[in-house]
Amino acid sequence: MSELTQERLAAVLGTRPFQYHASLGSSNDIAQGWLREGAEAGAVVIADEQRTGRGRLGRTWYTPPDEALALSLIVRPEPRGLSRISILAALAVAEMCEEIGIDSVRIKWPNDVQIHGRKICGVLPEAVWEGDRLLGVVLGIGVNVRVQFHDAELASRATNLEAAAGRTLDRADLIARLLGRIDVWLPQLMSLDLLNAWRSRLGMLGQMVEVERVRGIAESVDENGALLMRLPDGSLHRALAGDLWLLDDGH
Ligand code: BT5
Repeated sequence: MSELTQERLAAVLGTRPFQYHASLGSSNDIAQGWLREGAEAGAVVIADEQRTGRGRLGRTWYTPPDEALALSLIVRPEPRGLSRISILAALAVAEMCEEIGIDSVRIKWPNDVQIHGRKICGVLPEAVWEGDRLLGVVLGIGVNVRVQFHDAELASRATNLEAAAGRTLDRADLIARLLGRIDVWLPQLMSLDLLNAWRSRLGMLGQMVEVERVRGIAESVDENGALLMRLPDGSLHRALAGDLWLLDDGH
């Protein structure tokens, strides 16, 4: 499958500066270097394969050749918008899926995108500082387009877009759609509209969850995207970040 080529990307990305790598370690690392060298907001690093793709907290992200989207977009938000960047990314991926007719997509707080409870996308925003000055953010997004999982454990928790869509998808077209949705939301980063669009796609509100060893009902989210959990003693707990586990999903 060779639908992701320099020429194809140049055609769909128009004037946007981009780097395309058939294979690299992590697109976030390349984008960080580019950002420090002064790359403009909107510039994007795209990889076909990542050899050492990164998840959060030192975890790995699997990006085999020909099967995925792996990109890192350079954004320059004001510092108070930092906590909204990953919300924006998850929302944009969900909307990209909806645009191509996949309507069963939900966001698992804070920023995994899932189809029927299985992960199709991960988001890794990394702020780049020079002293106390925010140079910008590298927004890493990985999407499983037709990724085949050979690891049984991963296979049970992940899926891909083509399986959900039931047809072959064009990765260059998906990138253009995804960046298009991000471009729509970036100027509205601090808006209530962004928060509401994200909130309306969250998959686990009203359910019993566990975040960082705290268990409670996922009641709501606040304006920073923090999860508000109702604890058994009736108090409200605010989770800012962390991994969420669903406790009453019937499994
Ligand atoms: C994430 O981490 O979900 C963030 C992933 C960000 C990847 C993008 S790709 C472009 C850019 N360049 C990079 O190097 N990274 C970014 P986390 O929530 O920690 O999830 C990682 C966990 O998801 C792993 O420990 C696995 O269990 C699982 N996983 C790994 N690869 C996966 C895949 N392709 N699909 C679904 N789950 C996966």
